Amino acid sequence: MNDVSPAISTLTRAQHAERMAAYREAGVRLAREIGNRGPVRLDEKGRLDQEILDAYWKHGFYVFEGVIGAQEIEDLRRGAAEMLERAPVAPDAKVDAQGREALGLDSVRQVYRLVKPLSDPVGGTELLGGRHPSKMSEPRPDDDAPEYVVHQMYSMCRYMPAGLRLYGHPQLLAIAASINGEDFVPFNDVIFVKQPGLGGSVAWHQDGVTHWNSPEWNEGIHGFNFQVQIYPTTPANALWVIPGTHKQGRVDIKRLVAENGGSEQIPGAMPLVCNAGDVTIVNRQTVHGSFANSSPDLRVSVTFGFHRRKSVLGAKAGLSMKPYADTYDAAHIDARAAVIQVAIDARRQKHPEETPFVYEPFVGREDEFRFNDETFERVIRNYTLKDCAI
Ligand SMILES: O=C(O)CCC(=O)C(=O)O
Repeated sequence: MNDVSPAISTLTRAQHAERMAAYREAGVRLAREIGNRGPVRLDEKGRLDQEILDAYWKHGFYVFEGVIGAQEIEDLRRGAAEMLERAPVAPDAKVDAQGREALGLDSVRQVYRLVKPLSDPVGGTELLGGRHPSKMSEPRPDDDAPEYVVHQMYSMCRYMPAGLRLYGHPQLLAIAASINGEDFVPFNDVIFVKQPGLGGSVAWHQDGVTHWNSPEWNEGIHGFNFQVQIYPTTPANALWVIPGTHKQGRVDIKRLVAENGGSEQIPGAMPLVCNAGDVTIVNRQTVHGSFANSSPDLRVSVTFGFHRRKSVLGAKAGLSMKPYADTYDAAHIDARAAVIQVAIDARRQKHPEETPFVYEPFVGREDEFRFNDETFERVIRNYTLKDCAI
């Protein structure tokens, strides 16, 4: 049964955790029924097995198990922990918790997004194109909670060497090419941090903002996001999805919540429960979200998305890119896609035993995009200015 109490926001953290229990169990049952998970399987051309592709297009998500090895997970955890330690103590602060200069003060775009513990920073507001129409419950944190917690960290290719190398992962790039074509292009990257007993929620939403009314609208037009899980996820802290909604056009989320007695516990949703090293893909049109992390478990999800080139070329800049670009032309896309090529080379330098991914748009230009100090300045330092948000 769903919790329909309109007073859920007055709950304590512990009460919130308890009120989620039945919903979590229903979600886990649905996840078991649907499946849609297993190891990456590539065909003889190095592209995703057709059965997996069909399963992804049917449900709008897939969980790839055991993709990232133990050493790489360790490197990613260390990098994410270092970024976390260097975060400013408050949204406008210049210092971290140890009084050192916070990371990213010289960055042209924001590197950290902080929120009040267990809060929902965007639900029910007009922020980000108003795409989070309904507010999640905001339980009361424990008395010893800090005033702010890190919710999102941007620019991993600049600030986390392991993040840049992950961006060049051959299997993940093969998946991107299989879904969006050989000339696929990047979207952005962001690390979602859901701290134990403190992490904020991400209200139910669909990601895309650009092509909903296009005569060419289809289920893949707004691309997809990877999430690399560097800690195990649980039904309480995981990202939840409503399977199949990527095919439905714009979903009236406000109505779904209203029809559910005002409760955020929308029926038919399921959590993406993972082990560390698993990687999920979620179609950006799939309705998805996550609840306030009233649980004792940390989630850190390294998130990055890819598009079809034709969805981006000539499109008006959307979401957080509005202040930085007007329309995405070929030069804008090329500058951002170059991050992939540099990442492939950064990975090759660390993993000479791997066969690097061949990224079609940069074939013949590989030497211009070797990972070195010059390309760090030219391609990586301010790469988030070239994100392709639609
Ligand atoms: O991981 C989360 O909690 C939110 C992820 C999300 O909204 C996204 O990837 O678009």
